[in-house]
Amino acid sequence: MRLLIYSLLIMLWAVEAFSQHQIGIIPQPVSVEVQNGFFNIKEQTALCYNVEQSELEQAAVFFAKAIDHISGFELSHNLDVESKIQLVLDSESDIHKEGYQLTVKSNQIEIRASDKAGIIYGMQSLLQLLPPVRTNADLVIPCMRIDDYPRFKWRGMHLDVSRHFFGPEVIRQYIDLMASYKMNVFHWHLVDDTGWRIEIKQYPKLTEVGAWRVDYNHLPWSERPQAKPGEAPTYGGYYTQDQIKDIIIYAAERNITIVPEIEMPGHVASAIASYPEYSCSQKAQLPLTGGDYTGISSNYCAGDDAVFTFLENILTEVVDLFPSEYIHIGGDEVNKNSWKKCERCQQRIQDEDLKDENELQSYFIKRIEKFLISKNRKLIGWDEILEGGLAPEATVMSWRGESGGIEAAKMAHDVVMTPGKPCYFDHYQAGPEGEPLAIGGFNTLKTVYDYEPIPDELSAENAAHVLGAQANVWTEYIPTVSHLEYMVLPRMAALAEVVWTPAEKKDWIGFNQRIQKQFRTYDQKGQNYCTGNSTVAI
Ligand code: TNX
Repeated sequence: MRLLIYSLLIMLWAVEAFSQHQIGIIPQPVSVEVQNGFFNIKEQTALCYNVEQSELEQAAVFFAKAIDHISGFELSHNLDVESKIQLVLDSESDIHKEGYQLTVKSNQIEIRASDKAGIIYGMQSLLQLLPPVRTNADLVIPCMRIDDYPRFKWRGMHLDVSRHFFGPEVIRQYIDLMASYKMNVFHWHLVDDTGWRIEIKQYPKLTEVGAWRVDYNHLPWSERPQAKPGEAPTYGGYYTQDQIKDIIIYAAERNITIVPEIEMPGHVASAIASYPEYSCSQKAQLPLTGGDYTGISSNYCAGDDAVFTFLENILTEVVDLFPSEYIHIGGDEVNKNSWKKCERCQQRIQDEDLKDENELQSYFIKRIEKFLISKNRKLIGWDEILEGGLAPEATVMSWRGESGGIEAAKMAHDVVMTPGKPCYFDHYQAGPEGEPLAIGGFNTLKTVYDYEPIPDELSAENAAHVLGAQANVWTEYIPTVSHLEYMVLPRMAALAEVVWTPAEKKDWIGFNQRIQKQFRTYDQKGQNYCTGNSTVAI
């Protein structure tokens, strides 16, 4: 008898495991129950929703386009047909924020959610059950019931477009990838020493000058010489405000918020090249070509009030463009030597009764935070903003390990975890043998998968300040789209499971099975990816 029960249990487990594998959604949903039967999406299938709920219109158009793309037919809106895909947005329901219920029966699919995000994610799950590209195959989906919602509210991917520039089309593709894995924050690193990438109407030189550098791209990053006066800057690019507006809409249609990063007070040689008057030395220079330089100004002068006016004017345009609650102000790796040697900075230290350059940096960030708060926005910055005292309401992005994040969370500040290990996707993942040259470091798919954003030492109360996690993609060593794809695929899929799936549902072996389907999807879409780093033989 006991044997019979055990065998039955094993059989049930096998059926469940098999069906999950077949369904193979990434990130793994909270609950999936596969049932008998199938729904077939046909030319006559109707897409139904309450047209008075205008927010559904956008989601419906998105889904209809996706189906058209893979099947070549337009879903009807004819309510009289038998076969229906029904979208139900019910703000009264107790479905979790961004969550959804997907019910597939033989004559109807229903996606039910309490907000638009949930409807979009129900669609994304459904799309993962269908072929990724145009096909003549039947669009057949097994009957099932999925209940699903995210673990974290910040599910981020960052992209550095300064070290190498990627045009609007690539940004859209990146957003599409993120959306397919239910990531919801795109951290757009628009400013760095090597290029200013956002049009600012009041300061046209930021893009006329700051977006272009002398092209030494054929040399390894660290070996690029400093540009000599007279050499023509020919490598670069930037986004116009109109292009940015379109990208923001495109992202919002996929429930992705774009958090722009306007670096300060360091990493701004491109801005100084455009307006030398805002550095301590006030000397003319060009944007950096790459590499590591001494003798080049890459900080704003913290002693000059005109710098704050300049930055507030820039941030006003940024805030007008981006609806994001957060504005990222960088704050990392400030070389404080220029401040040490600068009379105006030293004067500021005296006038404001500051102890040292760390406190001067803190003064800088606090002043900018005050401005952002006056614009109804929140400041987020790299963990160096803790130095010299954290701005009163700042959110900290912890990149030098987790300690900055832990310190901030203990002070009841919000935190996004993005420790170099394992969240830096500019590091190697499988090699380094056989992999394209990378900055160094080694973050395998498994280390990404195993990442737990809530450190053990945080109390439940402090842990609630961890908004989520993010991967950063610095592009010093990543010049092309195909290389970019290689660095993020499939690690983005692993991170998606870290930030979406309940910790107890994570399953490395199951993930390795499910990722095989993603590999086929990448192949069919012609995307580059790394296969060498899964450790489980299938
Ligand atoms: C550190 S992470 C930086 C970036 C580099 C990156 C390379 C951070 C806030 N600053 O400027 O691109 O390392 O991995």
